[in-house]
Amino acid sequence: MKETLNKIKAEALSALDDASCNIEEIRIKYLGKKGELTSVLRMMGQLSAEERPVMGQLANEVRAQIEEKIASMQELQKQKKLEEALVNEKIDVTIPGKKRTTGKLHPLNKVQREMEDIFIGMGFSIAEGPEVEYDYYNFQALNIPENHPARDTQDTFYITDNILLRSQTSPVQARVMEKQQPPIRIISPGRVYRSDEVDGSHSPLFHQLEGLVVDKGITMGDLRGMLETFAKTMFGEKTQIRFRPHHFPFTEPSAEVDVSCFVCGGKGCRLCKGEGWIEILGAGMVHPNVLRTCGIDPEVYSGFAFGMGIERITMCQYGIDDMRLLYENNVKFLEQF
Ligand code: 2U9
Repeated sequence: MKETLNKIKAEALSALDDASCNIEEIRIKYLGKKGELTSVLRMMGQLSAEERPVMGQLANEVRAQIEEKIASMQELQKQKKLEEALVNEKIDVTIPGKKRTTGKLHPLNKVQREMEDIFIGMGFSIAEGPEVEYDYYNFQALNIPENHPARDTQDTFYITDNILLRSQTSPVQARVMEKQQPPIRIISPGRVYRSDEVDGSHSPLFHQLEGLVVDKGITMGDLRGMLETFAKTMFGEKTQIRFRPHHFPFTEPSAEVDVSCFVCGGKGCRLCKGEGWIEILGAGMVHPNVLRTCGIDPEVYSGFAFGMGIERITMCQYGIDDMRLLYENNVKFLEQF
């Protein structure tokens, strides 16, 4: 039995000498319920009364030595695992952090919202309509007869003979008038399409904001006052406006409207090309034919309308000299706003 115990001790300690050994497997093999040392202890009963305490003591010493070796190997492996983790999972706190970029509104959307806020502040509501429109609402209802140059297929994107991509947001106002009797006070911002070649001041897709007010007793004076308030809020309190006679089929009388240059105050500079004035919109009194076609009696009601390009206002506001910059989605350009 003594030899068996010494053999168990030698084998167990040698197995535990391997730094990468499976300690639990070894413990079960030698010290477990069915382990080798336990089996030997079970045979103690067969020993003589003199041998039993001697073998008992030896067996206990063997168990203690194996347990001690197991404990020290467990500690060693734990330490090794910790060291490996410290190497493999090390964090370099000197590496610069990842920059989180937050998106922001495109300058066109920013300016559109600014403009909307100004008109909402003056009691206007926002009206929307389809971008794919009937020829009727885009032209006929707006007093643009069949032979008018604006209807040229070179200028407008036709889908069928009577369906097209709207070339202005005016059809939205025509649709509102058709459904609703005055008082009407709406703006219609949105995308419009024209068959134009791309250059620094043209694009086949651009944005407009148009407005319409129809009620009893509306005059050109109301139009002027309202546009002056808009111009002063948008470009600064010192801004002046001026009307120049013009012609639009849907308004009569009509005018092109300039604002005094908000960079030089009217003296003349690069932005206003020495003029002191910058053209920003067109406007006029709604043509009686348009009111009549849309179901409103021009003998009872009158109205004014205006329209402006949001790109133009944005370019003026930020001193952008090429419209293409607004569509290229170059982040270096866009992050300036
Ligand atoms: C209805 C009746 C009249 C809208 C108007 C203009 C003048 C105008 C241009 C500005 C620059 C278009 O974007 S642009 O090229 N627009 O000059 N627009 S009056 O008149 C209307 C609209 C709807 C029912």
